[in-house]
Amino acid sequence: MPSPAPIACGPRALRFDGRPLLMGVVNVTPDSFSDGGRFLAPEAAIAHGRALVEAGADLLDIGGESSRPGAEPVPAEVELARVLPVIAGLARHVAVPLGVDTTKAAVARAALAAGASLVNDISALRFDPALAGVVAEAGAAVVLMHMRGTPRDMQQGEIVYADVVAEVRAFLAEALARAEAAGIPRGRVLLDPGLGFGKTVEHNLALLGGLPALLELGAPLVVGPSRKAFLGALLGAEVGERQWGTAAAVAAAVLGGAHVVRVHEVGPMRQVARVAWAVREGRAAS
Ligand code: PMM
Repeated sequence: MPSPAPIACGPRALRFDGRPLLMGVVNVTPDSFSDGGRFLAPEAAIAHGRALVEAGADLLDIGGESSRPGAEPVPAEVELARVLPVIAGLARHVAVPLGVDTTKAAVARAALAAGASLVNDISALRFDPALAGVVAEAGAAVVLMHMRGTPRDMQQGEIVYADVVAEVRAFLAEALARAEAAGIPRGRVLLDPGLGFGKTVEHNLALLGGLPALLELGAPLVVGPSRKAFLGALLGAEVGERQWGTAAAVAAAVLGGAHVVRVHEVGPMRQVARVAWAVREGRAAS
């Protein structure tokens, strides 16, 4: 499978023909499942983002709305007040591309003006019809992620897929087409199977093992296993005790072909990702 072409992204191009990229998570929320409340003050979030870059993050993902199961949406003004000072502050201090984790056009527009160059949309352009236009107009990169339903209801009721890998692949192919129809070229889109977003433990495992089928779509793949509940269920471990489970899942993602891993602990996961990549490729990363 040939590597996807680089994506122009703010100060740097994201390249996918070498070692996997580390996307460091900066959650500016009171209620994210693993780090809610820790980085709500802008200074704390900026310091955290800078530390992640020093630890080797290739890009940052800054979010102001929790997407944990059952989470209620927050108004755009609240999300903006959380993320804008952090994006503006980080844009002054770090040279890596900054992404904004949002489903809202108003938040994306302001974040892109403040220095972000990538929009990480967990709804894959489904929640806000104006978002695709904002991304297209700004020439930004975008991550389109699979989710069943919304964060409020994604883990409710019986979660059924006839073939989770095939269904997620079809969903992502449709999302790619939606983006293209809205004027976002394919060459600016990354795809993500959305681990934990409307999936049972077995579905998450099938997706982690099924990444090669998603690679066939031709876009770079982002995978975000960090500290997620399926690891807790496998290990009987609380959120703060899932770092080794996360490491194993990061290794599995990279062996399966992931181009970007979205993680909270960049330093240790950088080691894991580099070794897994070296095993996959049979050579050291340059
Ligand atoms: N997971 C979370 C939030 N945003 N975005 C992408 N693209 N992929 C993910 O897996 C993902 C995401 C939830 O984790 P967090 O609350 O720790 O940020």
